Amino acid sequence: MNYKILQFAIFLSTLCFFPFLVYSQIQKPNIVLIYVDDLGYGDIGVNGAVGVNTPNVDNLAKRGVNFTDAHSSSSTCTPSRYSLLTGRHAFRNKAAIINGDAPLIIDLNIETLPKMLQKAGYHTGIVGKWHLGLGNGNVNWNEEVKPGPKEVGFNYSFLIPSTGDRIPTVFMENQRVVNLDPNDPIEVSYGSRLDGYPLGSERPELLKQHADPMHLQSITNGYGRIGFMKGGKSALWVDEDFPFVLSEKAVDYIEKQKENPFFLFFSLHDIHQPRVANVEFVRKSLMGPRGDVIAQMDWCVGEITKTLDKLGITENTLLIFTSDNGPILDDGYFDYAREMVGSHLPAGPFKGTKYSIYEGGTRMPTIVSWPGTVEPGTNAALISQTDFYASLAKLVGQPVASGNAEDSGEFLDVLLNKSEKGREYLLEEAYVFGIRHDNWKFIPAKNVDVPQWLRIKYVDPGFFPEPQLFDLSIDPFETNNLANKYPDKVKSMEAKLISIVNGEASIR
Ligand code: NG6
Ligand code: CA
Repeated sequence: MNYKILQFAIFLSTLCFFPFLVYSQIQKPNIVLIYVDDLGYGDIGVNGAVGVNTPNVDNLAKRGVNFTDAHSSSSTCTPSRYSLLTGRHAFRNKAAIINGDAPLIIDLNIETLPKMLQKAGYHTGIVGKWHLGLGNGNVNWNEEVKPGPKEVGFNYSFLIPSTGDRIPTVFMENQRVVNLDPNDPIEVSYGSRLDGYPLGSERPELLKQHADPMHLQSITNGYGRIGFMKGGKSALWVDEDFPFVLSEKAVDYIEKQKENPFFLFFSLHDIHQPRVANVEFVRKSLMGPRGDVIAQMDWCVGEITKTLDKLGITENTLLIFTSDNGPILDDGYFDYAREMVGSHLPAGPFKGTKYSIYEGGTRMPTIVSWPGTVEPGTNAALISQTDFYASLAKLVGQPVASGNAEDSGEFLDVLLNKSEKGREYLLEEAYVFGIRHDNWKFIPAKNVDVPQWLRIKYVDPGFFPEPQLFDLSIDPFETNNLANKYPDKVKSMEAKLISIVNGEASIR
C-alpha cells in the first residue's frame, strides 16, 4: 500500500472510532437525588447521631462517599431549592421562604437542572416537597395550576405544594389537586381569615400537637397550619401517611422509568415540622418525634435503595443524599425535641442551625453512591449544591447553556470521589452572608437585634456588630474570632464577598 493511502486509511478508521471514544466518556446513569428537609450534619449515624439509628443511610455511605464539607446554598429551604435547581445563588433572585400561595419563583426562560437533563434524554420527576411557588399569583386550586414543575423541566410531579406546615394541605399530581371533589372547592388565604376549617388559636382541643401562635391558623388533620383554608375536604392529606404515600410514588416512578435514563428528585417532607411519625415509627428513637421522623426518613431511603437493587439498576444509578438546610429543634410546634435531644448533636461538630450563618446552617450531610463507579470513602472537598448542575451536565455531556447557572462550578471529579480539590470560595446565605475561602470563614458585621421570632427558637443567626473571621481547620465550632488578628484577611474576604454580591465577581 502506498504511504498516502495508508495515511488516509488510518484517518478514516480514526474518524470511525472517534465518536465511540467520546461517547465512552459520557455516561447517562439514572440520577436519584434524595433531598431531606431540615436534616442536620449530625443527624445520621455515620456522622455521629446518637438516640436514633439510620441503617439505610449508613449503608449508602458505606457503599458510597461521605462528604464532610458539602453545603446547601442557604440555611433555609426555598433559597436552597432555588439554587439546587438553577445553579444560581438565591440572592440574585431575592428568593426567601415563601408562603403556599406564592407564584413560581423560577424564571421560565432559564435552563434548570431538570431541563438540562431532559435535553440529555432524561425523563424527569419530582416527588415530595416543592416550596418554589406555583402559578402566577392568585392561584385557582381547583384547576391545573401553571406554571409549576412541568414548566421548569419535570415530566412528572407529585407534590406537597409548599411545606407541611402551610396550607393548602393537599397533594398535587401533575399540578392538579389529588382527590378533589369539585363540589367542595378549595380556597386559600394568607391574609384574611376564611370561614373554613377551625383555627388552632380558637380550638386547641382539636390539636394533636400544640404550637406557637404562628402555626395556629387553619387546623387540618389535627395540626394547626400557617394560613387559612376552606373546602377540599376529600383531598386533605393525612400527615401520618407521608412516608408511605411519598415512597410509593417514588418507587412507582422508578419502576415505570427503569428503561429510560431518569432523574428523580425525591424531596422528603421529613424531618420538617409538624414532625409526625407514623405509628410504625413511633418510639423508633430515644428522642421523641424528631428522632422518630429521622428513623422514618431512613426507612424511605431504604425503600429507594431496595427498589434499585430489586430492579438490578443500582450500578447504573447515581444516588445523591443530602438536605436543604441545617437542623432546628424548636421551629414552632411543641414536640419536645429540645427536651428529648439528650447528647445527640443535630449539627454534629458545628455551630449553628437552620436560619443561621454558622456552619451548621449550610453544612449538609451529603452522600454520593454509585456502586461500581464511585470509590467508597470520605471526601473533604468544599462543594456547594449549586455545583450539582454543572457537574451533572458534564457527566451527561450537556453544555451549560450560556448565561445560565452562573454560580454552578463543575466538580464532577469531586462528586465521583476522584478528586478532593473542591471550591476555593463558597458563599453561604442566611440573614447575613458568609463566605468561605478554603478553611477560612468570614461573616461581615451586622449590627441589628436578633428578631423576636428567631430569639424564641433559640436561633443565633450570626449577627455581630463586628466582622467575624474563623479558621475552621482548628476551630470548626466558630468560637475564636480572629478578625482583629488578621485584618488583611478580613479585608480581602470582605472585598471578595462584596464583589460577588454586587455581581462583579463569580463565585464558581
Ligand atoms: C418559617 C416558619 C416555619 C417554617 C419555615 C420554613 C413561621 C413563624 N415559621 O417562616 O414554620 O415553615 O418558615 O421552613 O412562620 S423551610 O424549611 O421550608 O425553610
Ligand atoms: Ca428546610
